Amino acid sequence: SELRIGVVGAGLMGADHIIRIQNRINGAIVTAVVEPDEGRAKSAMENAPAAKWYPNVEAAIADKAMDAVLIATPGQFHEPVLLPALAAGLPILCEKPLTPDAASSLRMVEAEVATGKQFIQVGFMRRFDAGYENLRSLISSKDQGELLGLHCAHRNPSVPESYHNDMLIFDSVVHEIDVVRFLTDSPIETVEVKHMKRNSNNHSGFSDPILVLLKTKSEVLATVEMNVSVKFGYEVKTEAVFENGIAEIGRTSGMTTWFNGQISTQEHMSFKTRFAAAYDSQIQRWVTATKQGKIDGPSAWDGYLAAAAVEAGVKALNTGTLQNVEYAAKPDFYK
Ligand code: ISE
Repeated sequence: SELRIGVVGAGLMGADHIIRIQNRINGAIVTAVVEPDEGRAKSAMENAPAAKWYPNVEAAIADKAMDAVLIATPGQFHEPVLLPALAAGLPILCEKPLTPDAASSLRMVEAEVATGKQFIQVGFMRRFDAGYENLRSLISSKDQGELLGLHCAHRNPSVPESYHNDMLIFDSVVHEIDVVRFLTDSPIETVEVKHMKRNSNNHSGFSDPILVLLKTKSEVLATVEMNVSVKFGYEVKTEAVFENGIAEIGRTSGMTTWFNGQISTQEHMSFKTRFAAAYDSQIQRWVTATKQGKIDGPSAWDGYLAAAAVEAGVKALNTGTLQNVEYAAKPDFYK
C-alpha cells in the first residue's frame, strides 16, 4: 500500500518534494499539505490530487491524514512540528537543520528517546549524492594515503530577503558541517570564521562571503567558502587533499559547447537541480525504510551533533574568535 505522506511547508523545498513524491518516488503519495498560507498550499497541491490542506500539523494529525511527515519549513520552525508528530508516533523526515541550535536539537533527541523508538531522519541529502559517496569510499580506502584536508566551495547565486547572517551557518554551512563528519567519521572539534571582502550584491541583512575553518578530532582541516551572493549560479565543489594525491567532486557535469569562438558549459542555478538525484535517493530510501518501521539515513543524534557545531560556528561568526565545540554524551539509544 502507498505510504501516506503529509508535507509540512509548501515553500520552495516543500513544493519540490511534493512533485518528487508524486512523480518519482515509488510506494508513497501526498495526502496532506500543512501550510498556513492557503494560496501557497493550493498551488503546491495542484500536483497532488489526493492531498487535503491543513493550516497546522495538529489538524492533520487529528484527521489521521498521514502515515509519515516530511518537514520542509525553515529550521527555526521545526521544533513545534516535530513534537506533535513524535507524540502521534509518526515517522518524520525533517529537512536540515534538525533545529538551529544545540539546546533545541537536544530537546528533540530527548523527546525521541522518551518514545523508545527512532522516528526522526534528518535531511542531510548530500550523504546520498554519488560524488560524496565516492569521496567517502576513497577516504576510507586510504588508496591515496591519509586525508589531510578539504577545500569546500558552497556558492548560491542569491538568497531571499528573509535570509539573515546566522543562516550562513545554521542553514547553509550546516551541510558541510554534517558532510565533513560523514566523510572523515570524526566529530568537528573547533570552528573559526573569517570574513572575505564584502560582496556589494548582497542585501543589508548579512555580510558574505565568509571562510569557515572546521577542524575534526582526527585533525583534518576543512575550509568552506560560503558564498550566497555570487550571481553566476549554484555550485558546490569539494577538493580533498591526501598524502599522495588530490580528489575533486562537484564540478558541473553540464553540456559543454564550442560555438562562435566561445567554449561554455551550462552551470546549475539551484540546489534543486544540482542535488536532484540525491534528494530522490534520500526520499525513496526513507519511504522504503519507513514502510519497514526503520530509518535509513542520519538520525536525530546526527542532527544534534551538527547543531552543536553550528552553535559554535554562529558564535565564531559573531565574535570573530575560534570556538571549541561542546557535545553532550551520546545516549545508548543511538547505537
Ligand atoms: C538551503 O537551505 C539549502 O539547503 C541548500 O542546499 C544550500 O545550498 C543553501 O545555501 C541553503 O540556504
